[in-house]
Amino acid sequence: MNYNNSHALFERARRSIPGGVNSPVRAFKSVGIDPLFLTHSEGAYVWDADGNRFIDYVGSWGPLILGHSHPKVIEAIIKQASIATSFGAPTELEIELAELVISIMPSIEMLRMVSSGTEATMSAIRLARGYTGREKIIKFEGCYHGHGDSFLIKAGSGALTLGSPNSPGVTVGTAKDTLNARYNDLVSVENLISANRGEIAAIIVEPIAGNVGVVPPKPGFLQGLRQICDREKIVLIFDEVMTGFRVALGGAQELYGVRPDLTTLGKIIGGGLPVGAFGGKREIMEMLSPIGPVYQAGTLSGNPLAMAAGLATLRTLRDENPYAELERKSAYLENCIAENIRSANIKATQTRVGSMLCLFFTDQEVTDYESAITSDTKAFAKYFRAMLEDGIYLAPSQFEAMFVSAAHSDEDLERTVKANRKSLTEVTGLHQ
Ligand code: KE4
Repeated sequence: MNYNNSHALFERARRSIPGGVNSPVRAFKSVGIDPLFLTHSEGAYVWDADGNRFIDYVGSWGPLILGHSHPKVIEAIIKQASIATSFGAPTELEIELAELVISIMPSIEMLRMVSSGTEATMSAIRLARGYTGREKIIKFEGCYHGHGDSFLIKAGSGALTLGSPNSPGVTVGTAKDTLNARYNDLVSVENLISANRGEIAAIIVEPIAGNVGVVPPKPGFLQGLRQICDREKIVLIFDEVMTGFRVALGGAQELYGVRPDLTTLGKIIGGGLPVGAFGGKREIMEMLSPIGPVYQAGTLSGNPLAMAAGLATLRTLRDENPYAELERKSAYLENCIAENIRSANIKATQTRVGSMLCLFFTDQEVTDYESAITSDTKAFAKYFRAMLEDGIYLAPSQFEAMFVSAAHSDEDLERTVKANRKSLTEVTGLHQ
Protein backbone atom coordinates (compact mmCIF):
# COMPACT_ATOMS: atom_id res chain seq x y z
CA MET A 1 0.00 0.00 0.00
CA ASN A 2 1.04 3.60 -0.63
CA TYR A 3 1.23 5.74 2.53
CA ASN A 4 3.01 8.78 1.00
CA ASN A 5 0.47 11.40 2.04
CA SER A 6 0.45 10.09 5.63
CA HIS A 7 4.26 10.23 5.68
CA ALA A 8 4.20 13.85 4.48
CA LEU A 9 1.53 14.81 7.01
CA PHE A 10 3.49 13.10 9.80
CA GLU A 11 6.66 15.05 8.88
CA ARG A 12 4.65 18.27 8.97
CA ALA A 13 2.81 17.36 12.19
CA ARG A 14 6.05 16.64 14.06
CA ARG A 15 7.13 20.25 13.57
CA SER A 16 4.19 21.64 15.54
CA ILE A 17 2.84 18.78 17.68
CA PRO A 18 5.04 16.76 20.08
CA GLY A 19 5.66 13.44 18.31
CA GLY A 20 3.18 14.57 15.64
CA VAL A 21 0.24 13.27 17.65
CA ASN A 22 -2.15 14.44 20.34
CA SER A 23 -2.08 11.12 22.14
CA PRO A 24 1.11 9.02 22.27
CA VAL A 25 -0.19 5.57 21.39
CA ARG A 26 -1.41 6.95 18.03
CA ALA A 27 2.21 7.49 16.95
CA PHE A 28 2.62 3.81 15.94
CA LYS A 29 6.03 3.89 17.71
CA SER A 30 5.87 0.30 18.95
CA VAL A 31 4.90 -1.09 15.53
CA GLY A 32 7.83 0.49 13.69
CA ILE A 33 6.08 2.52 11.00
CA ASP A 34 4.74 6.04 10.64
CA PRO A 35 1.13 6.54 11.74
CA LEU A 36 -1.66 6.75 9.21
CA PHE A 37 -3.48 10.06 8.98
CA LEU A 38 -7.16 9.28 8.56
CA THR A 39 -9.60 11.41 6.60
CA HIS A 40 -13.08 9.90 6.75
CA SER A 41 -15.05 6.90 7.91
CA GLU A 42 -18.32 5.04 7.61
CA GLY A 43 -19.62 1.99 9.43
CA ALA A 44 -16.75 -0.47 9.92
CA TYR A 45 -14.39 1.40 7.59
CA VAL A 46 -11.85 4.21 7.77
CA TRP A 47 -9.92 5.79 4.91
CA ASP A 48 -6.42 7.26 5.16
CA ALA A 49 -4.91 10.29 3.44
CA ASP A 50 -3.77 8.09 0.55
CA GLY A 51 -7.27 6.79 -0.09
CA ASN A 52 -6.59 3.33 1.39
CA ARG A 53 -9.64 1.72 3.03
CA PHE A 54 -9.31 -0.33 6.20
CA ILE A 55 -11.66 -2.46 8.26
CA ASP A 56 -11.36 -0.67 11.61
CA TYR A 57 -10.99 -2.53 14.94
CA VAL A 58 -9.88 0.55 16.92
CA GLY A 59 -13.23 2.33 16.74
CA SER A 60 -11.71 5.51 18.18
CA TRP A 61 -10.35 3.32 21.05
CA GLY A 62 -13.77 2.02 21.98
CA PRO A 63 -16.46 4.72 21.62
CA LEU A 64 -17.77 3.61 18.22
CA ILE A 65 -19.55 0.39 19.20
CA LEU A 66 -22.24 1.27 16.63
CA GLY A 67 -19.60 1.86 13.96
CA HIS A 68 -18.44 5.14 12.42
CA SER A 69 -20.90 7.90 11.51
CA HIS A 70 -24.02 6.05 12.65
CA PRO A 71 -26.95 7.92 11.02
CA LYS A 72 -28.78 8.47 14.32
CA VAL A 73 -25.66 9.90 15.97
CA ILE A 74 -24.82 12.16 13.05
CA GLU A 75 -28.43 13.37 12.84
CA ALA A 76 -28.44 14.19 16.58
CA ILE A 77 -25.16 16.14 16.35
CA ILE A 78 -26.27 18.13 13.28
CA LYS A 79 -29.66 18.92 14.86
CA GLN A 80 -28.06 20.13 18.08
CA ALA A 81 -25.30 22.07 16.30
CA SER A 82 -27.93 23.93 14.29
CA ILE A 83 -29.41 25.44 17.47
CA ALA A 84 -26.49 25.66 19.93
CA THR A 85 -23.04 24.21 20.57
CA SER A 86 -22.24 25.32 24.12
CA PHE A 87 -23.56 27.52 26.91
CA GLY A 88 -21.68 26.78 30.12
CA ALA A 89 -25.16 26.58 31.64
CA PRO A 90 -27.35 23.60 32.58
CA THR A 91 -29.46 22.05 29.84
CA GLU A 92 -32.19 19.40 29.77
CA LEU A 93 -29.90 17.21 27.65
CA GLU A 94 -27.63 16.65 30.67
CA ILE A 95 -30.57 15.53 32.79
CA GLU A 96 -31.72 13.16 30.05
CA LEU A 97 -28.28 11.54 29.73
CA ALA A 98 -27.84 11.27 33.51
CA GLU A 99 -31.32 9.71 33.88
CA LEU A 100 -30.60 7.28 31.02
CA VAL A 101 -27.28 6.11 32.54
CA ILE A 102 -28.91 5.76 35.98
CA SER A 103 -31.66 3.61 34.41
CA ILE A 104 -28.99 1.41 32.78
CA MET A 105 -26.58 1.07 35.75
CA PRO A 106 -28.51 0.64 39.05
CA SER A 107 -25.35 1.18 41.16
CA ILE A 108 -25.35 4.78 39.92
CA GLU A 109 -27.80 6.96 41.88
CA MET A 110 -26.25 10.27 40.77
CA LEU A 111 -23.91 11.18 37.92
CA ARG A 112 -21.56 14.08 37.12
CA MET A 113 -20.48 14.73 33.51
CA VAL A 114 -16.89 15.61 32.57
CA SER A 115 -15.03 15.70 29.24
CA SER A 116 -12.76 12.65 29.34
CA GLY A 117 -12.15 9.37 31.10
CA THR A 118 -9.12 10.90 32.79
CA GLU A 119 -11.25 13.65 34.30
CA ALA A 120 -13.72 11.03 35.48
CA THR A 121 -11.12 8.90 37.26
CA MET A 122 -9.21 11.86 38.72
CA SER A 123 -12.49 13.24 40.10
CA ALA A 124 -13.63 9.85 41.42
CA ILE A 125 -10.52 9.30 43.55
CA ARG A 126 -10.61 12.89 44.85
CA LEU A 127 -14.24 12.28 45.83
CA ALA A 128 -13.37 8.97 47.50
CA ARG A 129 -10.57 10.69 49.46
CA GLY A 130 -12.89 13.52 50.46
CA TYR A 131 -15.64 11.08 51.50
CA THR A 132 -13.39 8.77 53.57
CA GLY A 133 -10.82 11.32 54.81
CA ARG A 134 -8.17 8.81 53.77
CA GLU A 135 -5.35 9.45 51.27
CA LYS A 136 -4.07 6.21 49.73
CA ILE A 137 -5.51 4.35 46.74
CA ILE A 138 -4.95 0.84 45.42
CA LYS A 139 -4.78 0.32 41.68
CA PHE A 140 -3.53 -2.71 39.74
CA GLU A 141 -0.29 -3.11 37.80
CA GLY A 142 -0.94 -2.58 34.12
CA CYS A 143 -4.35 -1.04 34.56
CA TYR A 144 -4.71 2.37 32.97
CA HIS A 145 -7.05 5.01 34.31
CA GLY A 146 -5.98 7.95 32.15
CA HIS A 147 -3.03 10.27 32.64
CA GLY A 148 -3.85 11.72 36.07
CA ASP A 149 -0.74 11.86 38.29
CA SER A 150 -2.05 9.31 40.77
CA PHE A 151 -2.44 6.70 38.04
CA LEU A 152 0.88 6.96 36.20
CA ILE A 153 2.50 4.42 38.46
CA LYS A 154 2.88 1.01 36.76
CA ALA A 155 0.23 2.16 34.26
CA GLY A 156 -0.86 0.29 31.16
CA SER A 157 -1.96 1.36 27.66
CA GLY A 158 0.32 3.88 25.99
CA ALA A 159 2.36 4.35 29.16
CA LEU A 160 3.25 0.64 29.10
CA THR A 161 3.59 0.49 25.31
CA LEU A 162 6.00 3.40 25.19
CA GLY A 163 8.06 2.30 28.16
CA SER A 164 7.04 4.86 30.79
CA PRO A 165 4.61 3.08 33.10
CA ASN A 166 6.04 5.34 35.84
CA SER A 167 6.02 8.83 34.36
CA PRO A 168 8.58 11.52 35.21
CA GLY A 169 6.81 14.58 36.57
CA VAL A 170 4.74 12.63 39.07
CA THR A 171 5.94 13.76 42.49
CA VAL A 172 7.19 11.40 45.17
CA GLY A 173 4.44 12.78 47.38
CA THR A 174 1.79 11.74 44.90
CA ALA A 175 3.34 8.38 44.06
CA LYS A 176 3.56 7.33 47.72
CA ASP A 177 -0.23 7.43 47.97
CA THR A 178 -0.70 5.04 45.06
CA LEU A 179 -0.28 1.36 45.90
CA ASN A 180 -0.14 -1.27 43.15
CA ALA A 181 -1.65 -4.71 43.61
CA ARG A 182 -1.55 -7.60 41.16
CA TYR A 183 -4.61 -8.07 38.95
CA ASN A 184 -6.63 -11.21 39.73
CA ASP A 185 -4.70 -11.61 43.00
CA LEU A 186 -6.76 -10.86 46.13
CA VAL A 187 -3.87 -11.83 48.42
CA SER A 188 -1.80 -8.96 46.99
CA VAL A 189 -4.69 -6.62 47.87
CA GLU A 190 -4.99 -8.03 51.42
CA ASN A 191 -1.22 -7.58 51.92
CA LEU A 192 -1.41 -3.91 50.94
CA ILE A 193 -4.39 -3.37 53.24
CA SER A 194 -2.65 -5.05 56.20
CA ALA A 195 0.33 -2.75 55.69
CA ASN A 196 -1.85 0.36 55.30
CA ARG A 197 -4.91 -0.40 57.42
CA GLY A 198 -7.29 2.53 57.80
CA GLU A 199 -5.37 4.62 55.26
CA ILE A 200 -6.90 3.46 51.98
CA ALA A 201 -9.65 5.61 50.48
CA ALA A 202 -10.37 3.61 47.35
CA ILE A 203 -9.60 0.58 45.25
CA ILE A 204 -9.89 1.48 41.57
CA VAL A 205 -10.03 -1.39 39.09
CA GLU A 206 -10.79 -2.02 35.46
CA PRO A 207 -13.37 -4.79 35.98
CA ILE A 208 -12.01 -6.23 32.75
CA ALA A 209 -8.43 -5.05 32.25
CA GLY A 210 -8.35 -3.57 28.75
CA ASN A 211 -5.00 -1.76 28.80
CA VAL A 212 -2.59 -4.65 29.03
CA GLY A 213 -4.40 -6.23 26.13
CA VAL A 214 -7.66 -7.77 27.40
CA VAL A 215 -7.49 -9.63 30.73
CA PRO A 216 -10.78 -10.92 32.15
CA PRO A 217 -11.31 -11.04 35.92
CA LYS A 218 -10.88 -14.55 37.37
CA PRO A 219 -14.06 -15.97 38.98
CA GLY A 220 -14.43 -14.42 42.44
CA PHE A 221 -11.91 -11.60 41.90
CA LEU A 222 -14.43 -8.75 41.63
CA GLN A 223 -16.67 -10.28 44.29
CA GLY A 224 -13.60 -10.51 46.53
CA LEU A 225 -12.83 -6.82 46.03
CA ARG A 226 -16.42 -6.00 46.95
CA GLN A 227 -16.16 -7.99 50.19
CA ILE A 228 -12.81 -6.43 51.11
CA CYS A 229 -14.17 -2.91 50.49
CA ASP A 230 -17.28 -3.61 52.58
CA ARG A 231 -15.13 -4.93 55.44
CA GLU A 232 -12.57 -2.10 55.35
CA LYS A 233 -15.00 0.74 54.45
CA ILE A 234 -13.00 1.41 51.28
CA VAL A 235 -14.71 2.96 48.23
CA LEU A 236 -14.78 0.44 45.36
CA ILE A 237 -14.42 2.24 42.02
CA PHE A 238 -15.07 0.35 38.77
CA ASP A 239 -13.29 2.13 35.94
CA GLU A 240 -15.75 1.28 33.16
CA VAL A 241 -14.47 3.89 30.72
CA MET A 242 -13.81 1.04 28.28
CA THR A 243 -16.22 -1.69 29.47
CA GLY A 244 -19.25 0.53 30.14
CA PHE A 245 -21.97 -0.10 27.54
CA ARG A 246 -19.38 -2.31 25.75
CA VAL A 247 -19.52 -5.81 27.25
CA ALA A 248 -23.21 -5.36 28.16
CA LEU A 249 -25.50 -2.35 28.16
CA GLY A 250 -24.92 -2.13 31.93
CA GLY A 251 -21.19 -2.76 31.52
CA ALA A 252 -19.02 -5.23 33.45
CA GLN A 253 -20.97 -4.61 36.65
CA GLU A 254 -24.05 -6.06 34.91
CA LEU A 255 -22.06 -8.92 33.35
CA TYR A 256 -20.45 -10.02 36.63
CA GLY A 257 -23.19 -8.90 39.04
CA VAL A 258 -20.90 -6.84 41.29
CA ARG A 259 -21.95 -3.34 42.37
CA PRO A 260 -19.19 -0.76 42.84
CA ASP A 261 -19.65 2.32 45.03
CA LEU A 262 -18.50 4.60 42.19
CA THR A 263 -18.23 4.01 38.44
CA THR A 264 -16.21 6.01 35.94
CA LEU A 265 -17.38 6.18 32.34
CA GLY A 266 -16.14 7.55 29.01
CA LYS A 267 -15.76 6.49 25.37
CA ILE A 268 -19.18 5.03 24.38
CA ILE A 269 -21.10 7.46 26.64
CA GLY A 270 -20.02 10.26 24.25
CA GLY A 271 -20.62 8.31 21.03
CA GLY A 272 -17.32 9.62 19.67
CA LEU A 273 -17.53 13.11 21.16
CA PRO A 274 -15.65 14.14 24.33
CA VAL A 275 -17.64 12.89 27.31
CA GLY A 276 -16.60 11.30 30.60
CA ALA A 277 -18.72 10.79 33.67
CA PHE A 278 -18.51 9.47 37.20
CA GLY A 279 -21.36 8.42 39.43
CA GLY A 280 -22.50 6.14 42.20
CA LYS A 281 -23.99 6.19 45.67
CA ARG A 282 -25.96 9.37 46.42
CA GLU A 283 -24.30 9.65 49.85
CA ILE A 284 -20.88 9.84 48.20
CA MET A 285 -21.88 11.95 45.19
CA GLU A 286 -23.52 14.58 47.42
CA MET A 287 -20.06 15.35 48.79
CA LEU A 288 -19.44 17.15 45.48
CA SER A 289 -19.49 20.92 45.07
CA PRO A 290 -21.73 22.92 45.02
CA ILE A 291 -23.64 20.92 47.70
CA GLY A 292 -20.57 19.33 49.26
CA PRO A 293 -16.96 20.35 49.98
CA VAL A 294 -15.19 18.26 47.31
CA TYR A 295 -14.49 20.57 44.40
CA GLN A 296 -14.73 19.43 40.78
CA ALA A 297 -15.59 21.49 37.69
CA GLY A 298 -15.30 21.80 33.89
CA THR A 299 -16.03 24.48 31.28
CA LEU A 300 -17.36 22.00 28.74
CA SER A 301 -18.79 19.42 31.15
CA GLY A 302 -22.21 18.37 29.81
CA ASN A 303 -21.55 20.06 26.48
CA PRO A 304 -24.82 19.96 24.47
CA LEU A 305 -23.24 18.52 21.29
CA ALA A 306 -21.53 15.77 23.25
CA MET A 307 -24.71 15.05 25.23
CA ALA A 308 -26.68 14.75 21.97
CA ALA A 309 -24.15 12.26 20.56
CA GLY A 310 -24.10 10.27 23.80
CA LEU A 311 -27.90 10.18 24.08
CA ALA A 312 -28.29 9.01 20.47
CA THR A 313 -25.70 6.28 21.05
CA LEU A 314 -27.06 4.94 24.34
CA ARG A 315 -30.68 5.13 23.17
CA THR A 316 -29.75 3.15 20.03
CA LEU A 317 -27.91 0.55 22.14
CA ARG A 318 -30.89 0.30 24.52
CA ASP A 319 -33.52 0.09 21.75
CA GLU A 320 -31.67 -2.02 19.17
CA ASN A 321 -29.76 -4.24 21.66
CA PRO A 322 -26.87 -5.33 19.38
CA TYR A 323 -25.18 -7.39 22.13
CA ALA A 324 -26.22 -10.86 20.96
CA GLU A 325 -24.98 -10.05 17.45
CA LEU A 326 -21.76 -8.56 18.83
CA GLU A 327 -21.25 -11.79 20.80
CA ARG A 328 -21.88 -13.96 17.72
CA LYS A 329 -19.50 -11.97 15.52
CA SER A 330 -16.78 -11.71 18.17
CA ALA A 331 -16.96 -15.42 19.05
CA TYR A 332 -16.73 -16.29 15.34
CA LEU A 333 -13.63 -14.10 14.97
CA GLU A 334 -12.03 -15.59 18.11
CA ASN A 335 -12.71 -19.18 17.01
CA CYS A 336 -11.36 -18.66 13.48
CA ILE A 337 -8.23 -16.94 14.81
CA ALA A 338 -7.75 -19.81 17.27
CA GLU A 339 -7.80 -22.20 14.29
CA ASN A 340 -5.28 -20.01 12.45
CA ILE A 341 -2.96 -20.01 15.49
CA ARG A 342 -3.07 -23.80 15.57
CA SER A 343 -2.34 -24.18 11.86
CA ALA A 344 0.44 -21.56 11.95
CA ASN A 345 1.89 -23.40 14.95
CA ILE A 346 2.79 -20.03 16.48
CA LYS A 347 3.23 -18.99 20.14
CA ALA A 348 0.03 -16.98 20.58
CA THR A 349 -3.02 -16.95 22.80
CA GLN A 350 -6.27 -15.03 22.83
CA THR A 351 -8.57 -13.43 25.36
CA ARG A 352 -12.07 -12.07 24.82
CA VAL A 353 -14.97 -10.60 26.73
CA GLY A 354 -17.88 -9.74 24.48
CA SER A 355 -16.64 -7.53 21.62
CA MET A 356 -13.25 -6.79 23.28
CA LEU A 357 -10.57 -9.19 22.07
CA CYS A 358 -6.78 -9.50 22.23
CA LEU A 359 -4.22 -11.68 20.43
CA PHE A 360 -1.13 -12.02 22.64
CA PHE A 361 2.12 -13.29 21.10
CA THR A 362 2.93 -15.52 24.05
CA ASP A 363 2.08 -19.12 24.86
CA GLN A 364 1.43 -18.26 28.52
CA GLU A 365 -2.07 -17.84 29.87
CA VAL A 366 -2.44 -14.06 30.32
CA THR A 367 -4.04 -13.25 33.68
CA ASP A 368 -2.18 -10.10 34.75
CA TYR A 369 0.54 -7.55 33.90
CA GLU A 370 3.43 -10.01 34.52
CA SER A 371 2.05 -12.61 32.11
CA ALA A 372 0.95 -9.99 29.55
CA ILE A 373 4.48 -8.59 29.24
CA THR A 374 5.85 -12.01 28.28
CA SER A 375 4.35 -11.24 24.86
CA ASP A 376 6.73 -10.84 21.94
CA THR A 377 6.08 -7.21 20.98
CA LYS A 378 8.34 -7.53 17.91
CA ALA A 379 6.17 -10.35 16.62
CA PHE A 380 3.11 -8.21 17.31
CA ALA A 381 4.66 -5.33 15.32
CA LYS A 382 5.26 -7.65 12.33
CA TYR A 383 1.70 -8.95 12.62
CA PHE A 384 0.30 -5.41 12.86
CA ARG A 385 2.16 -4.29 9.71
CA ALA A 386 1.05 -7.39 7.77
CA MET A 387 -2.58 -6.89 8.79
CA LEU A 388 -2.41 -3.23 7.80
CA GLU A 389 -1.08 -4.20 4.37
CA ASP A 390 -4.12 -6.45 4.07
CA GLY A 391 -6.50 -3.60 4.89
CA ILE A 392 -7.07 -4.36 8.58
CA TYR A 393 -6.58 -1.46 11.03
CA LEU A 394 -5.73 -2.72 14.54
CA ALA A 395 -4.68 -0.79 17.64
CA PRO A 396 -0.92 -0.15 17.17
CA SER A 397 0.11 -1.88 20.39
CA GLN A 398 0.21 -5.37 21.86
CA PHE A 399 -1.32 -3.92 25.03
CA GLU A 400 -4.61 -2.69 23.62
CA ALA A 401 -7.97 -4.23 22.75
CA MET A 402 -9.50 -5.10 19.37
CA PHE A 403 -13.10 -3.84 19.22
CA VAL A 404 -15.85 -5.38 17.07
CA SER A 405 -18.69 -3.00 16.25
CA ALA A 406 -22.32 -3.48 15.23
CA ALA A 407 -21.26 -2.28 11.76
CA HIS A 408 -18.78 -5.13 11.08
CA SER A 409 -20.40 -7.48 8.53
CA ASP A 410 -19.80 -11.21 8.22
CA GLU A 411 -17.88 -10.42 5.04
CA ASP A 412 -15.63 -8.03 6.99
CA LEU A 413 -14.99 -10.80 9.52
CA GLU A 414 -14.18 -13.27 6.76
CA ARG A 415 -11.68 -10.81 5.28
CA THR A 416 -10.15 -10.30 8.71
CA VAL A 417 -9.78 -14.05 9.33
CA LYS A 418 -8.10 -14.48 5.94
CA ALA A 419 -5.71 -11.60 6.62
CA ASN A 420 -5.00 -13.00 10.09
CA ARG A 421 -4.13 -16.42 8.63
CA LYS A 422 -1.71 -14.87 6.13
CA SER A 423 -0.21 -12.45 8.65
CA LEU A 424 0.45 -15.16 11.26
CA THR A 425 2.46 -17.16 8.72
CA GLU A 426 4.39 -13.99 7.82
CA VAL A 427 5.24 -13.54 11.51
CA THR A 428 6.54 -17.12 11.69
CA GLY A 429 8.34 -16.62 8.40
CA LEU A 430 6.51 -19.65 7.09
CA HIS A 431 4.60 -17.78 4.41
CA GLN A 432 4.80 -19.48 1.05
P1 KE4 B 1 -9.38 9.29 28.32
O1 KE4 B 1 -8.86 10.38 29.24
O2 KE4 B 1 -8.33 8.85 27.31
O3 KE4 B 1 -10.73 9.64 27.68
O4 KE4 B 1 -9.72 8.02 29.21
C1 KE4 B 1 -8.69 7.46 30.01
C2 KE4 B 1 -9.02 6.01 30.32
C3 KE4 B 1 -9.50 5.70 31.58
N1 KE4 B 1 -9.82 4.43 31.90
C4 KE4 B 1 -9.68 3.42 31.00
C5 KE4 B 1 -10.05 2.03 31.40
C6 KE4 B 1 -9.20 3.69 29.69
O5 KE4 B 1 -9.05 2.67 28.81
C7 KE4 B 1 -8.86 5.01 29.34
C8 KE4 B 1 -8.29 5.38 27.98
N2 KE4 B 1 -7.99 4.29 27.10
C9 KE4 B 1 -6.93 4.52 26.13
C10 KE4 B 1 -6.85 3.29 25.23
N3 KE4 B 1 -6.61 2.09 25.93
C11 KE4 B 1 -7.12 5.77 25.35
C12 KE4 B 1 -6.31 5.86 24.07
C13 KE4 B 1 -5.27 6.95 24.16
O6 KE4 B 1 -4.63 7.11 25.24
O7 KE4 B 1 -5.06 7.62 23.13
